[in-house]
Amino acid sequence: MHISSAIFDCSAPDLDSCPDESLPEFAFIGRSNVGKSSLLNLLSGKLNLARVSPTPGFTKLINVFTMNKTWRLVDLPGYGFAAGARKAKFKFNHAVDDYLKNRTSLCCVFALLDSGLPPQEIDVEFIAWLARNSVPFVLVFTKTDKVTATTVQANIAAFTARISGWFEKLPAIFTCSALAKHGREELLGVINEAMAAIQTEAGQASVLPEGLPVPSRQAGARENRKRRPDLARPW
Ligand SMILES: Nc1nc2c(ncn2[C@@H]2O[C@H](COP(=O)(O)OP(=O)(O)O)[C@@H](O)[C@H]2O)c(=O)[nH]1
Ligand SMILES: [Mg+2]
Repeated sequence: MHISSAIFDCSAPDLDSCPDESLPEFAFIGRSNVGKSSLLNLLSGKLNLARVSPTPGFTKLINVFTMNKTWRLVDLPGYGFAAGARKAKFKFNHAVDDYLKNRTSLCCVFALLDSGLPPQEIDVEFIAWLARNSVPFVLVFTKTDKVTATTVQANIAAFTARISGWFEKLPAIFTCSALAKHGREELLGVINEAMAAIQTEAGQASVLPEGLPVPSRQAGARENRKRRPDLARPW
């Protein structure tokens, strides 16, 4: 897929401040520092579209970008450990919880995991949460340039072994390296396929008898979400 335009839209502190739901969205989430912003830049083809930070935990806002004027990429705040939890438990802010559960234009979440690490409990917990909440997602193992291909494969196998029991069919798995510029076409392919499916669905919906609901998450754009044009980029 060719990206002809990639535009920063806004940084939203909560779901109500996000742009309207007229465009399909693809959101990146993962622990702080896993490489969300770097991957977003790789996909967009713009090096400095999303801010890359060597210090974990920088992004607290939902950063929205419009691509090719037809779909959006969303850089979500990273999750961290819940303070005081007895076992590893992820925690993200209310805005992320609300976004993932209620954003009707959300087509697919790219759940990012560090390919250099064995399964981390916090990530396993988070994938369980996505599954429980029926959020559509794919797994993306990042930073493959940092370790050997054998280690990447071993870590992927160990992770999928942890989660495979929860799914009839395992979610799709991708690898990427923002540094080596690897994985871009494959991930854009996911978006391309989703966009094609939406177009097909929209075509079918137009021949449905009036009043029949369109069975898709992104079809029911909510009336009450208004874009706030006064949200300035905080960097
Ligand atoms: N070696 C390597 N480093 C990466 C890669 N992607 C991100 N990083 C580094 O990891 C750190 C965190 O990246 P960032 O994209 O800000 O992560 P985020 O917190 O998940 O948005 C930065 O220092 C990046 O330069 C990658 O593919 N390979
Ligand atoms: Mg970031």
